[in-house]
Amino acid sequence: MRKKGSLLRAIALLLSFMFVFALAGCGKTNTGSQPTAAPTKEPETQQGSETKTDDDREMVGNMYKTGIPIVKEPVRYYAMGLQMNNTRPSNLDETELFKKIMEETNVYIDWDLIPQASWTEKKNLTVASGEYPDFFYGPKSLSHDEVQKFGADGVLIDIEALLDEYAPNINKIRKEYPLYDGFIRSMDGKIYQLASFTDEGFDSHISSIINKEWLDNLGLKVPTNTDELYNVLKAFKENDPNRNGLKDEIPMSFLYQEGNDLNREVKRDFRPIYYAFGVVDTPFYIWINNNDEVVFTATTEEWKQATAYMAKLYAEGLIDTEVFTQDRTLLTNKLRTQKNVGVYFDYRKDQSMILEEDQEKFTFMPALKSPDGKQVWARSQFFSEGGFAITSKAKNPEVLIRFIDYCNSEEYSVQMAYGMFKEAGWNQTEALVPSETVPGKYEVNSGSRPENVEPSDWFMSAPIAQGCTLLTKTALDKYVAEKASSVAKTKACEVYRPYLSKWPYNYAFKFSPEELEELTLLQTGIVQYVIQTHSRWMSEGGIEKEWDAYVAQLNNLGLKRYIELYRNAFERVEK
Ligand SMILES: [Ca+2]
Repeated sequence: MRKKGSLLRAIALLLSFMFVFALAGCGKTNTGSQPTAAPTKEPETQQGSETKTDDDREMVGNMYKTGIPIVKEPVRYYAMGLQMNNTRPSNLDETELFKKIMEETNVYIDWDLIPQASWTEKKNLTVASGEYPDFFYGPKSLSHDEVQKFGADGVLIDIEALLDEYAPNINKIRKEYPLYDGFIRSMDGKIYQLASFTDEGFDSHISSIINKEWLDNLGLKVPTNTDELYNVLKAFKENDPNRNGLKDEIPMSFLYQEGNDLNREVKRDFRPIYYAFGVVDTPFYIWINNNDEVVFTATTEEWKQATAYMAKLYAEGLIDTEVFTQDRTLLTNKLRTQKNVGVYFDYRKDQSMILEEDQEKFTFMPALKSPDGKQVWARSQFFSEGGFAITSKAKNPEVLIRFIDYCNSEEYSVQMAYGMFKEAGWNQTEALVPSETVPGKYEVNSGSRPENVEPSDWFMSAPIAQGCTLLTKTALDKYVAEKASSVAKTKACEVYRPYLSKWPYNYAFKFSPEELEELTLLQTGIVQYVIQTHSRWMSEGGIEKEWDAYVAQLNNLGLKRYIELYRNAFERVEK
């Protein structure tokens, strides 16, 4: 694969050399190892002047303001990005889609995708040396923090004005997704990068799943509030819902906490119980409520009530005693082999933790109400850090903006994400072929790979998962048939959609390096203290008696400043 990649690259370089030489008739060509962004032919004096051309399109220098090709004389840029894994192309020239787009636009890119293991080092060295590329490309290539740093250092340029002027497709998407601009905007108010996303319509964070067969055996209904849930769990424990004559049921099980790296997502499966009391629990206990207020969840009255409720369930044996120690494998084993769990929670929303054959025995539990009647559910956002960031090296950055905008038309964004449109039976590359079940739409041809070809050697027709792709639900629904597995997810999301909180639980706060340093220290102390106290209250009780001392201790740990840092970060971007 690697060898083949180099060969293809060599051929591509040779061809591009000949191409540039023949077309532009210009002595200055690039060798590929140190590509420059310089358009092959562009007198300085022409820059910025607007002219009409033979085909009546308006031009700025060498660039047409609309339509394709984007430029009159071919131009060449150099891009660096992260190769997601070794089954993905390291040179996007190997994808047929990019070859096509480059030919259509006259904008040629030397792609340099670096394996994950050396990406961070390579990126830092490149930036430090000053020999950085014309643009960084692909999901996770740059983090928010890096973007801010590189923006402040003048490595990246602010692209907002260029987007406004030259990116009709992307601007339509920015309007359709009001949270997008906030996600990509840096704390200094500028936009240095685009973020990639795929909107499959999965907008809620997690689902609660209940054993419907057990409910039916006991003549019970799916609970709608926290009191009903308590009664159902009690019945699961005592009334032998699996009808084997043994008291072997675990009414509710979950992972108390998965992941403890505070820089990453910390999962606490039982969050839906907190939603029922009107509070969205988040990894760092910071939630933006529907009044646009940044609140610390773990000192709210709602959080206190929810925790007392959890302690009650635990004390009465309604929660698995292994929740604090079990891992996902053990929990999955209980669901698949022992089949003795009544209620559990899943992030994938498709009930995939249970066996296929058991799926119909379970159903989604709706957003529960608490005695105060509050109902809320965590909204999730699907934007991912890093996608497309232009550096100060790039000449005529507007050409690159038009290029990335062209890649994100509805028709191309779908192909960027799943593969190129191909005819039925296509088995040469991973691609989209006409759906047999939904006429007029496409589906991925994953079943058509020839038997003698390894998945890693089956080339992709498009940059799938490695591209800066902004795939909207509108575009997806227009071209791609829904897979059976996503139907269950869609159903789960429909259950929770009416109750989604205004802001995503995983809102991307942006901090300066100084703020980040201060925050990390505060966060470690505060989050660990909350988790420690919470787990003790849940298993041993004592919340009423200890509450005031707990709040006082959090204040000692710098809670006020902790909230202030988040509040400032939110207001700086959103207000
Ligand atoms: Ca039983």
